[in-house]
Amino acid sequence: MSSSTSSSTHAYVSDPAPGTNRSPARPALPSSAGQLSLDGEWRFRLADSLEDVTADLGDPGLDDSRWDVIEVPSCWQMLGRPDEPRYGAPAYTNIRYPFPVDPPFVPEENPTGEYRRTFEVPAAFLADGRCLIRFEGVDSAFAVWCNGERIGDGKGSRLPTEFDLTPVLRAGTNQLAVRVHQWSSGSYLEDQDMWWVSGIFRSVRLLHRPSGGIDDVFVHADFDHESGLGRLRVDAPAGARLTCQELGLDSVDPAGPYELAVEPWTAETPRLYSLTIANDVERVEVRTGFRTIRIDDGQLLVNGVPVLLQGVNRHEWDPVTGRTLSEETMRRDIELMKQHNINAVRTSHYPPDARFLDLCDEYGLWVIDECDVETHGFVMNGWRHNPSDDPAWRDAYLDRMQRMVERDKNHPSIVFWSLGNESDTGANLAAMSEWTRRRDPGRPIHYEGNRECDYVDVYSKMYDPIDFVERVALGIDPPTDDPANDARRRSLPYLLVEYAHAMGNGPGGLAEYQALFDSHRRLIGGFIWEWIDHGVVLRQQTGPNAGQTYYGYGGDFGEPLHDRNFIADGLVLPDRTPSPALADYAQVIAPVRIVVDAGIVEVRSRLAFADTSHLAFRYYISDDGIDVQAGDLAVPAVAPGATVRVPMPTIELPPARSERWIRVEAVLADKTTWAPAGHRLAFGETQLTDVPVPQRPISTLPPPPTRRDPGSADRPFSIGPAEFDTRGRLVRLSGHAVSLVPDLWRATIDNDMYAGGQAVPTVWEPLGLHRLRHRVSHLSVDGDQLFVIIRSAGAATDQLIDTSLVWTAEADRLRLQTRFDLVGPWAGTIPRLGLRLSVPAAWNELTWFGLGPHETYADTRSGAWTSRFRASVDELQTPYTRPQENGQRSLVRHLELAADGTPALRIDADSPISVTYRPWSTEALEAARHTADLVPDPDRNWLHLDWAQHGVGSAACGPGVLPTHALTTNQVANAGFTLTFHPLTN
Ligand code: IPT
Repeated sequence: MSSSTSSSTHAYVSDPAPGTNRSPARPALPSSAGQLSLDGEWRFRLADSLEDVTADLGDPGLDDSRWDVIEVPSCWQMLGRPDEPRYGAPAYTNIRYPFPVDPPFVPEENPTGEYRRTFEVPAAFLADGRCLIRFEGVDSAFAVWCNGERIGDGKGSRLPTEFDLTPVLRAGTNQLAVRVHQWSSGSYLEDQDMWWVSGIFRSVRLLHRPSGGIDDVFVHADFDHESGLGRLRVDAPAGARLTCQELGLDSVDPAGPYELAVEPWTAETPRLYSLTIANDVERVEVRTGFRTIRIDDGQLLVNGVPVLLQGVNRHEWDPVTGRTLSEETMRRDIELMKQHNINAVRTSHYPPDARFLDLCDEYGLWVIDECDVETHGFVMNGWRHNPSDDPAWRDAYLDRMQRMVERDKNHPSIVFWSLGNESDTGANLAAMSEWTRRRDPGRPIHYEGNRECDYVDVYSKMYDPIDFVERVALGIDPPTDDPANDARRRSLPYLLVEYAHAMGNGPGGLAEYQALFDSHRRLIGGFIWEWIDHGVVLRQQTGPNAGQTYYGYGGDFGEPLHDRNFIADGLVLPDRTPSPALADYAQVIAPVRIVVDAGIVEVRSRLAFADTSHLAFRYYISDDGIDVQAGDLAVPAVAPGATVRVPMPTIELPPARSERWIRVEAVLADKTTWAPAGHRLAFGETQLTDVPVPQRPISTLPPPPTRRDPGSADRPFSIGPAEFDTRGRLVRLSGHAVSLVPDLWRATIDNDMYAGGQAVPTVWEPLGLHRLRHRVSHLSVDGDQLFVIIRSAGAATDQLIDTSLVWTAEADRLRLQTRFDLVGPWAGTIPRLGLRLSVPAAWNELTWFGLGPHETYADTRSGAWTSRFRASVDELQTPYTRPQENGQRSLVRHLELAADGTPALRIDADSPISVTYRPWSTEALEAARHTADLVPDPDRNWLHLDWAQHGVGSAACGPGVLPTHALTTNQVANAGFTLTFHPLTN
């Protein structure tokens, strides 16, 4: 392979070969052998290109005293953020390569970080054996010098690399230098949908390897569900002794195999045993779990039991440190996942920091460990020159798989090896699979790009719509291209390895997917795309919010090519605050389904291995949203998959005069490693009184008259507490300035924007729904009743909407009947239908009786329950990374606005409406690019009272809003609601 660079010293950068002079791949096991952390302060210098590098970087005599000092591990583009970024900026592209597609070459402008430090080698390390330097992750290619000697080079950013330093090390001070290139041939294999950031971003250690030490072990710990026995076999160097105190095992023959009475490992019951493998010179520890994974009869079986994966795709990201994560952050991710009933994680799209897998073993998560291979950008050129089928890249592919499997093979949590992501198909991927099968027959192989399923063990897809998934479940999906593969593929389980794109507000429709997964044995579940919004912390420089931090996305760093906020598509916001979607998902995948009906509480377990003895049950009875009785409910432990029915608690309450509800919650009986006692995992609720709760209110008004008197009042007038202008427009309520207009728009959510030509750009915007103009087309006063019709439309269209408003006074209250009629050739969907009021900003709290506590939309209601909730206007907002419609509360029967606790206005709805309350207008929300662009209006808050709003769906990547959750224009006939305003102050 010829060099792409000006100097042959850098030839390795553009050589597809994975590295030079590296030591064989292996795990770094906790060991009695010595090790020295090389994390911490290093001297650093950033060169813009290969021409600009330090000629004698490895020279111990080089004076680097004026170089910067940085902390390793780190991503250099993230250093100093948000206030003093020091070394370039992150850049975001999803699929496209940010450099010309000319494999294996990369541009001459190749930011190159030069790192130097010294270290003292402990004398014991030199007395015997070897010393390896181990890099856990360097992005993307690097070369290493020690004491002036070039040691070797490597690629494969998210994989460990070891070099043998023994020949060059000396007693006392040693000089280490590392040159890291942002771009290399390896970048072609690392085109994951994420920020391009570089550097020594995971830990570096010097490992003493005593001669005759235990370099590697492979623990095979199976569980035979029929005999109930574990079977243990350990590949270890000859002469090693295997012990497990807990199992009373002490043997000089680790290969066994040993049949042992054990408790199996599962994600629900993560039982680990500590094994020691030792000889005279070294002792290593492996925490193992006994479990057997099999693909059989279209199912994923663990210990003989079918497993349903309820997962998330997790990238490693921190808004301040980038792809360098602390152990605390890893724990936080796992604890949040466990708290929200998630049982599986796909390490999209590369092997994570090794500590993360230790934590998965410990807390209990099923893991798809994915190799660091993605060549997605080749799709832009019809997959021409894709490395996946090119023999020149075979070693690079195989090397990556081998390094992942060797590093991670001892983790009980890993249930699938994944070859990578979005790299089309080809012989190199097939070779990875073949090697892996031989090395580890104990785990099935996953790769979504092998549609023919001739080298994988699971039929894996992304973003398939519900009806396709159902066809697969029923076995009536289209055949493979090659008929020879069809029967095999039909025999495999089907997995949605990505679905429900959590970008911005959404995803909607989770319950419908889960209902399918729950009822068809061939469907083994799915993984939400994705866990976290990869925002980058920035600070607002100017304007009223100057100094406020916010999270940047693609394009915020002057990238010439970028993919905007497609990087912000997680269930948690960049700072790991759960978004409402996480609460929705938690209930959809809850460990128990609780149904209260006809005096019986039914608890159905969705667990596969554990019973429900870790759960306690509590009930709450509420009248009009206020708890009037609560207590414990004795529910016997429910066996996995079983159902138990217990009588409902006896209610000693007077007959209800308003809506009475019962909610039964399943909470943790005791604290666990991931949540405190009392943490809620599931709930079920039922209305006890038979007051109907219609989903779509019907107007009590007749259709507007066809002949109208435009009407006018000579002067402003009042009805009860309300004052109107001469055109019949509400201007004051109890002396407070208030306005009211019909509204059809919502600040565009990501799922509207990318809706495959269905929504905003092609339909809603041309209709001008975001710039309605209004005209009072009728005004009549009849005694103390005012009848107004407002005709609204966007410019240039004759698709109009008539909003009829009938105002009447009832003592000090004001009643408003509404009706909405679409006029003209309307079709398809609209974003929302309702009224928008402006009210004094001093009214800074909302109390509502309806669904809560978090926001809900037509297709994201699973995680919310019926009660009376209170929140400040700030708390009502969901700060999506790219601002967009958010914060709606659904099925609201009444609400109250208050100023610092003093009630101001109560509004009763005759039938449930949707309510949104915010300190800025929809226009301001729409215009904002980041959260720090949003400034509360000085004197106004905005109250949306909606008949309905369109669902949110998942169209940013995947299916749109399901018909049952859509707001279609043909539903609008007779639309309307009746409100009563009770001003509470003067
Ligand atoms: C899919 C990718 O696998 C994932 O990395 C991410 O980019 C996601 O899309 C969108 O956010 S691939 C796509 C072509 C379905």
